[in-house]
Amino acid sequence: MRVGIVMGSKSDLPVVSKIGGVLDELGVAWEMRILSAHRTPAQAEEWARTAQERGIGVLICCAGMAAHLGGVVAAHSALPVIGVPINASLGGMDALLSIVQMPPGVPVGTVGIGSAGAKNAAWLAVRILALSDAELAARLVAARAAMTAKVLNDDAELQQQLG
Ligand code: RP5
Repeated sequence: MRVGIVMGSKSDLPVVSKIGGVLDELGVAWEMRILSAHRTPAQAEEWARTAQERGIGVLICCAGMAAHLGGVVAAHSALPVIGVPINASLGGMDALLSIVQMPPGVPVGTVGIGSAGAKNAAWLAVRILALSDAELAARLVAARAAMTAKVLNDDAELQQQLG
């Protein structure tokens, strides 16, 4: 299954592109669109409504300011939706609160602001897809082991420098 990624504006792309990088590393296919809850509401709705039939398993929605994109997508699809707040104003706090405070029954699982959040949206999507994909689950285990090895190696180098 693929991951569907959408952002509210081309200005979000430098942050949103981090998602594709992580998914590529884990061998997960994805599609990416620029669609706005406010400027292209009909197209955003259509994209959300038809996502599942395109073989998408998780949706990642990235937006800044009064960030309604994740909520609109979650209103039109029953797939899991992850929201990424973009720092377009007010340090991204406006987007974070817009995305995270959804009414009960229409969740948008919200990650942190900006690039770290974008990367974690990809990691979270992989964890969800890995529940029903044994090969992906094995790649996830290997990636996590590599993370652990890197920190331990960094520490070993530091200890050597410190004598
Ligand atoms: C949001 O408004 C977008 O997601 C973007 O973060 C922000 C500003 O959009 P632009 O004015 O840069 O197009 O909808």
